[in-house]
Amino acid sequence: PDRYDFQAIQDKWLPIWDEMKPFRTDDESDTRPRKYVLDMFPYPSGDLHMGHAEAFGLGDVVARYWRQQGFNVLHPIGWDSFGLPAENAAIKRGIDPRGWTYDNIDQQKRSFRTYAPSFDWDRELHTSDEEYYRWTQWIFLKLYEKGLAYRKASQVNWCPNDQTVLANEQVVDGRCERCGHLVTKKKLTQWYFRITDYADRLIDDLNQLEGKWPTKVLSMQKNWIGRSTGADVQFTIEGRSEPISVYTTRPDTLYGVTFMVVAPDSDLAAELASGSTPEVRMAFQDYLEKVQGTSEIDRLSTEREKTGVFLDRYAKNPLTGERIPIWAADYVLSDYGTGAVMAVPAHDQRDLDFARAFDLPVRVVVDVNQPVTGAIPVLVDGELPDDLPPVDPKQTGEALTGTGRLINSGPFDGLSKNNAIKKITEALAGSGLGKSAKNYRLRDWLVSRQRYWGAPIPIIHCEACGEVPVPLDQLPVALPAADGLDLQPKGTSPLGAAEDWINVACPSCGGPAQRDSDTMDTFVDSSWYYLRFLSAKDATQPFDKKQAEKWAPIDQYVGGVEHAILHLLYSRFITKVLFDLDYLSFTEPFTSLLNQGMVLMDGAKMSKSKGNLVEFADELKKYGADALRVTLAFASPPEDDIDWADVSPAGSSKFLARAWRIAQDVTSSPDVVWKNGDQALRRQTHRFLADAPGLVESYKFNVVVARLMELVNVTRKTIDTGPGAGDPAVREAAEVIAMALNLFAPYTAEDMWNMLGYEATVAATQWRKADPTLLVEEKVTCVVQVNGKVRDRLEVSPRIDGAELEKLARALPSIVKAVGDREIANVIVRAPRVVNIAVKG
Ligand code: ANZ
Ligand code: ZN
Repeated sequence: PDRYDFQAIQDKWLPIWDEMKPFRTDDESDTRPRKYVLDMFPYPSGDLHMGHAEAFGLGDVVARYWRQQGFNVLHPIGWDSFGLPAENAAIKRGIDPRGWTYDNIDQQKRSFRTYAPSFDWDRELHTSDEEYYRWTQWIFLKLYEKGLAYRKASQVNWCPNDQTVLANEQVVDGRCERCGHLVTKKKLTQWYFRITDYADRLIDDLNQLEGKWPTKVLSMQKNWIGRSTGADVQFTIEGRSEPISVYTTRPDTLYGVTFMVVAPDSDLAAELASGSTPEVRMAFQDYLEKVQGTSEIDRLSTEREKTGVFLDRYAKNPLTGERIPIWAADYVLSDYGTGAVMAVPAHDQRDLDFARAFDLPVRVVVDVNQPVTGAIPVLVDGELPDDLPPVDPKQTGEALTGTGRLINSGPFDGLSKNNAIKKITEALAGSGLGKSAKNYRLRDWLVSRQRYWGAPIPIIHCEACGEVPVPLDQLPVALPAADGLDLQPKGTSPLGAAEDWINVACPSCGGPAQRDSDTMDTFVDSSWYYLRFLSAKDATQPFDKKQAEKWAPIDQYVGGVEHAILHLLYSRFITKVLFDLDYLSFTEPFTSLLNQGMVLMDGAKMSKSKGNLVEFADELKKYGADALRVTLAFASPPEDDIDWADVSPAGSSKFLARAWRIAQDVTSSPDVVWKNGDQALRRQTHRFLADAPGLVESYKFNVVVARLMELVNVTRKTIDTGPGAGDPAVREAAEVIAMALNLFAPYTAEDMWNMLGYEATVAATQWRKADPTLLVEEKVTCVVQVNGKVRDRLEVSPRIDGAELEKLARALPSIVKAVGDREIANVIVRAPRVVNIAVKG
């Protein structure tokens, strides 16, 4: 064809590539160094969307780039195919979640095929396949063996709409991550993974990722784990044999404790109330009921009005012996620290708000006006000298949270805050009333779900033997057919009603027993999928350690920032567990991470309900894969959002057509002598060859596309107004353009490559080395005149612009001298050859 026709080009190359399988990576004899490039795998709800087009387009640039740099690149694809959306859709339409899921996978596969990321299709996996989830169950049992999977009854996050429990990570601003319904608490027996055992390593190992993961994601992970250091302090309680332990980050403020607060929904609060007066018991019950409907976010908010009840019970300050009233208030959480706090209203904002609401005393014990550096000040009559006017937090409403020196603190007066933390902790430890302690925001990972479409938990409950793990050789515990089961959410798993399935013989004693009816959180499925790609067809083990050593960890992971906490944290955890069990020899799964931006429309997130949805399938039909990919890569740096209303896929098509026509125009034989060609064009070509790798490696894909556009323009100019399409430099440029377009527009690149006389595939050609002699900037001599007389010379680039040249000329010392203090009347610049300065007098 003599006209660029993306459809014809796609139709021509797709079957050829299908035949060739150019991206297969199973050759054991391949000695090239390896790279593993992975995009977060899609969830099969409907067709692919523009977000997929963006993410997979960017990941593919990296995969294709490393191949051209001589690496053996693994770039697999699979589906995260268990989960609630399938089940909800199935309930709504009365169909089987399995059918719905696999139909969607088929559709996404068809779209991917046209979009043509360089996937190794032979390693395709679906987490809902028995061959896959058999190994998810295996991982569960490995954790169980190690005591890292356990069952306990506790207050859990509950979505009343989805009728299922949620992990802490799935509660966003107090709402269900999936459906947006307000999350409540419910006491249930559930399965957990002991991720808190790994809290320190999950924080400390973030150091390995510094500079390779977005800083924002690193700090989100860190804050989520939320490590703090302080002390556990024991307060004895009147009328109770056991002391109450409180966790504080500020043991230095112990002399400022004026009351104690316990979480109303803790066992401790119930016990203290029950040992109090009938009035207190009633007030407490009323209060507790109100608290149960309040979200954690609201409870911790400093904005909210403080509420609470006095329990009419008293504690004793371990250092001063002072009598301290105990309250129950919902700003203290039952599952953080010990569920009890020593309240220091002068120095903690929430304690101060509470003290002001209930008129409790406030005592300042850290003078934040006292500098903490320098010598310890000498006390005068027990007072610090030159006191600034005292600030009273009870008046101002502002807690004094800064550093300073201790006052009103007996023998600790005058110590700086940090010193006091140390000294007071030591004093407490000396009398057995406290010790230094760490605390984490991270909670154990709740992994059981009361839903159908997930991997069954491979445990059998036997009256005689208790929990019995399903023997490894009996995996998978396959899901029973959905047919005949009521999938409607009701708080217990639909699997409980599958009688033939649920009733089994106990593997240990052979007596009647029952399968666990819960299924696993889909984040368990996705926590290890990157390893299964390495041994996708291995029926004997989840993955082969030798393969993992060859390929993993992942060199480049690409995905949305919405997974900054959940998926990444869980994968990191499971990787560390597998390392500890000696199945892996590395501890971090994703060496570098790229978070692509979102594709927006008119500044807003696209959605069906807003009516601003741009369908990927429509755009793909209209513009073709290459123009879409180029548009997405060119629109902005990959981390930034793209507004589809501001970009021009039609412009990208034009660019691709221009590039393609260059190949068409080149007719001379392939064995040309490059060095005989147009030197200016050759310089531009080689400058591009030299610069592009660094740009790709720093994710400046948009700049690479812009530079390619420039190269296409200059080449066209050389054809039309220069030495013509027969010039060797033009052929050279055309080949480099085809080679580089492979990153962004694989069909166009392949077609050009073919027109230029090469066999498929351009994806396998190696990035050409730039000729260093062509990178040296060519210079021309510019003469600088004053009133027509040559005064100096400059060596400059032939492409220098007039303003720049004038600036250089006027800054020359000889010219400054020649002009002296005379007034400049006029400057004539003829870049790059002449600058003439006309002066008066
Ligand atoms: C006394 C104190 C004085 C505190 C002061 C702070 C400032 P992070 O850093 O997040 O770990 N706290 C402890 N357990 C709590 C719970 N279950 N619910 C709500 N708050 C709780 O916070 C630790 C601090 O949060 C602890 O230190 C405690 O208040 C409070 F000037 O103790 B602090
Ligand atoms: Zn048994």
